[in-house]
Amino acid sequence: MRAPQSWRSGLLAALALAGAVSAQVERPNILLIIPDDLGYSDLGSYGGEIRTPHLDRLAQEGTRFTQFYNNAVCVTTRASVYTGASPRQRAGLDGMLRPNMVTLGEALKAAGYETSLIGKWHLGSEAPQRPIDRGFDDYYGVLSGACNFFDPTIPDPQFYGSNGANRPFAHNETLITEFPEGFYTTDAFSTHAVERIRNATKTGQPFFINLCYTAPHFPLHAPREDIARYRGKYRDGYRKLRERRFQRQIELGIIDPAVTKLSTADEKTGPFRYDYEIPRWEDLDEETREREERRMEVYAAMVDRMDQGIGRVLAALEETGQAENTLIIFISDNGGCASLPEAGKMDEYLAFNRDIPTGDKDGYEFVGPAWGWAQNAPFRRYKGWNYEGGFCTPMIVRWPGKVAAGRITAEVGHVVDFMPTFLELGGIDYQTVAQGRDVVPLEGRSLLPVFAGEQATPRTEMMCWALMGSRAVRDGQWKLVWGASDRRWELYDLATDRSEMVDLAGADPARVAAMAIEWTRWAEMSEVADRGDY
Ligand SMILES: [Ca+2]
Repeated sequence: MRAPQSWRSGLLAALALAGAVSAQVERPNILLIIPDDLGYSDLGSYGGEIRTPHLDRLAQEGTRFTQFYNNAVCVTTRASVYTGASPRQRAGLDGMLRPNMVTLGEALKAAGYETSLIGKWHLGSEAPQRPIDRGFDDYYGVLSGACNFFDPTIPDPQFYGSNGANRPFAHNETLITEFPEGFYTTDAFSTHAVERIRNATKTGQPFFINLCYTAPHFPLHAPREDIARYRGKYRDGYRKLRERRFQRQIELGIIDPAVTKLSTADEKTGPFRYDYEIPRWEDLDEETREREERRMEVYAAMVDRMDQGIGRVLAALEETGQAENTLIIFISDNGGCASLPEAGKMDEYLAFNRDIPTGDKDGYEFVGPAWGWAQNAPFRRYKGWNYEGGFCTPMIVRWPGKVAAGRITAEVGHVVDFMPTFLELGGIDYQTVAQGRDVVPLEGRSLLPVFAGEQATPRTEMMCWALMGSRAVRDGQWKLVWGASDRRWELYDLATDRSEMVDLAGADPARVAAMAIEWTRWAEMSEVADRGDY
């Protein structure tokens, strides 16, 4: 039983500790940047052709991870980023932040940080689920999953399946319902981050800024001057794009061709909503190819514009003298996205967009399965799947003098690792921050040894995932995958077959059984078993 005084004594201990650590530990600022639906190979430093000089600079001055995992879609990834635990899936999408969980905002606030969250949240738009309810001093952005980039008051089109939803956009307690001419979400988020950096520098507190762009998530919206830069760049189609990115990944050292082949196209094998057939580029008619090209051009422009904004944020860190003392981390929340309108809505979708140039404010388009797949080169599948293309993300870490420059590491990481990493940086422990609450256990491990170029702390348990009928387990070099269409376990040796082309399940049934038992145990704990769709 928890008596009131144990809560109070926990709080006092937290305050005392926060006071104590400030004298002993120099806590760095933390800037965690999360774009939305960015693929594994989109950035220049991961093989992409999109112009990303500022992120490429972070990669040159920092360390890149080649095996860092998220949870394959927006909501489940964000739940794990903020809690350091597996997403609890029983209570629906808005019920993943529980009272028995500590958020990153709460933890870093207890460590004396000024905490800001900018951009997409997607974990609840009403109290007590908003960022300002869960430890963030300042929030500015879209509380739900996506909005019109030029005017967030424009509702979703009916074909999208959200019944013409309006997306709540807020600054702290205040909903914002008017946006000036020339507004563009990506720019507004970058500008707000710059303001928060300047503000925190005045107060003298260390800051935690979580900058969550909605780019390059649909709808495809970008300023015309950025789109123009990509005109004609995708004329030879998505398969050629994958080949070019794969070659560049080999040159960069992101991919070892002895271990990782360029995967072949997956075939549609069942009714799962996100299972698509990828047609050959040559088989498309001219009009379809044109439309496909335009979509990828806008997608590239959205990434480009985000990189320009990150350039402004980096400049603000330098102007305020904070660049050296700021740990910057960049990850994506899931793989490139294959979404299309639901079955039966395709004609409505095409009619809606027919006379609107792709990328304009009045349109609402998706980049589509073929480009979504290419964005994840060299891997299989895309957002929503547990093959590597669905949930392996670029991960860049820069911390001058603390994290090696120009290094590429194959150490395995996961978004649940951020909580223990940041707790260690803040010099506080989880139970202290919990203030006597009976909180869920943390599942990750601190990444600081890997950042320092030392041996990673071993994981005590296998890594497990589940989502919309997909499953996966990773145990060292071994990975089990269960596709939502095929509905059977496949086994891959990632040490020799990173792109999951040779299924070894038939050759090693004992390993499959042992790993599957771990998955079942984990599925009970994370409430996946309660959903009924696994
Ligand atoms: Ca996403």
